[in-house]
Amino acid sequence: MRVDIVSIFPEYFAPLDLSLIGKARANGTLRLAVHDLRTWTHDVHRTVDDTPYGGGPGMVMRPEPWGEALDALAPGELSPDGHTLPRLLVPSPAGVPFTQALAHELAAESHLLFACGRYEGIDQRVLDHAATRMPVTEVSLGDYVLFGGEVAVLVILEAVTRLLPGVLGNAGSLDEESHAHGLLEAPLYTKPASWRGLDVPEVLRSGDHARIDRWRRDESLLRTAARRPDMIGALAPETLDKRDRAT
Ligand code: 6GU
Repeated sequence: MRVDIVSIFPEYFAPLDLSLIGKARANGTLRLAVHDLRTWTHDVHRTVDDTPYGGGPGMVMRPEPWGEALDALAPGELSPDGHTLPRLLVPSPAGVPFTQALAHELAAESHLLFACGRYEGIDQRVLDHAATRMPVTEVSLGDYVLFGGEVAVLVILEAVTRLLPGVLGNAGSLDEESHAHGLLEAPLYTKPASWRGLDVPEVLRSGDHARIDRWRRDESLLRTAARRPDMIGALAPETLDKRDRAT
């Protein structure tokens, strides 16, 4: 997968050299480039923002540098090497919620382009113009406000990269995780069996895999009901087994 990121703070993306994302970059699974938006300014001050039309607090990112950046990174015509237009993602608290389902959708794309806004946001015409030639999605991490899109891109890229083929050694960990089945994951334990007077639940040491599966499912249901009643409400009734209904 190819990923381009445009930001006025390229230094924010230094952690993408580390750990499993760094490894995915090193082995070519992830072809990532970070670009400084100011590359596409032409005045001595390298201005990227201005006051909002209609008044109001803060500053808005001017459209010209963004227009040139998107022209450079998403050229309009299909090139002979068969490259496709990217999907443009714009982190914003006004976007659609970022979910595991959206992470799966993005992991299936061949090219993502992230536009990181700062200040109050980017002039709407940048998104409207881009939408005439590529898919554009404004994405929100949740119901709170960040200074800008950079940290959101780190989060989104981490969720997407771990879904790329070959990135996780054990593909089973994708299937068992929280959100894979619409429930939160059950508690996890490792050695020692007893620690500071706290014992690992006996069932997990029983070797009885049917009992272990049942225990994990019950813990998942209890945890989800306590922490995320919205997810219980969204469960498809046909995914519940007889024992779920009884408890
Ligand atoms: Cl994606 N961006 C910003 N600036 N704030 C946010 C967000 C994104 N998601 C939640 N708050």
